Amino acid sequence: MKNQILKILKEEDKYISGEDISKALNVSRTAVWKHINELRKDGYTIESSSKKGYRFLEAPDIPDKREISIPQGQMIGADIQHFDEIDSTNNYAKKIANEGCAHGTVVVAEKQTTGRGRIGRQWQSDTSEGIWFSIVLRPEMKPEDLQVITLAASVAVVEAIEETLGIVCGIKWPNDIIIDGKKLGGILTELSAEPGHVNYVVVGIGINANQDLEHFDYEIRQKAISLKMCKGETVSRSNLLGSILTNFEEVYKGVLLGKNKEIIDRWTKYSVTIGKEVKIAYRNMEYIGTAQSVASDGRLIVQCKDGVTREISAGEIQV
Ligand code: BT5
Repeated sequence: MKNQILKILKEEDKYISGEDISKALNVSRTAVWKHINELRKDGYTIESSSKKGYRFLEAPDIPDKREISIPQGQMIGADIQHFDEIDSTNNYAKKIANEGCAHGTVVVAEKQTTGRGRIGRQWQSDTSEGIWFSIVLRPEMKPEDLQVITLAASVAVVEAIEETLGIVCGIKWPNDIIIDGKKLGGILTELSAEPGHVNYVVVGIGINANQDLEHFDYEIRQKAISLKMCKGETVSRSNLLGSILTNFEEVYKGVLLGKNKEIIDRWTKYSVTIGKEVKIAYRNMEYIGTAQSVASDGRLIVQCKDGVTREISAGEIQV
């Protein structure tokens, strides 16, 4: 009911009387008043006048389904589940994926108590200054073809940041979103699969939006950056998330249609890895070489100094 009232107020865009709202929704005027107060507690600014009624003024920047706008009929984000606090959006996304949630379901949290990076690393996300979310996918693909989904997700993120904020980021293979050599965001892709069959994929994305430098933990302060630090002003998390989800719908469709080359070309445009000398820690070995390109399955092709060309599917690189 509260969200229906919000919809009416937003659509009206001028004063509407409590009586008109109560008639439209078939509830008492006291109920309307109570729900308006709840919306105010949620952070909405709603003006009231005893003669004219209520008028919507401003929404809070909370990336939930009320404030994220995506095109009608879009699958990615058709269901958005927003939490004030959660252990990790990836954990919750995997739980609901196991329980059968729809393809495209998005889990967003204001704060994560145990946000995760890859291979057991921590992801600092105990503040609502970031965008922390996970997307559940049910691709009809073979497990070995999935790597391109992570690349597609990074394309969706960097293109959305450029479109909405005019900031051009770099991508460090496979999943780091970089500005000025510092880490703005990362992607953690997890999956449940059997031989030859994927049950689901969870793409977890973390983006530092509105932190000031001193809000980062001491250990990452030298290597982390936020959009606010680049732009010099607070950015709208809901706008950006809407744009990422919309872009992701488009690139993901490309993945399903096998347009890997097009996606990798778009990825390469932002890459800070290709053409550079890289050091790779891979399967307890360390290689030095030049990153040449990304293969159509998402693996990094490196011409190593020992004369061997290697295709790296996972690992850590230093540029
Ligand atoms: C990543 O791991 O970059 C993947 C991060 C994915 C986070 C999202 S948030 C929503 C979803 N739910 C989760 O629980 N996770 C996903 P990796 O490449 O392993 O990088 C981790 C490293 O980045 C850490 O060891 C730190 O050095 C650094 N780091 C941690 N928090 C950071 C932050 N907020 N900003 C920049 N760097 C950070």
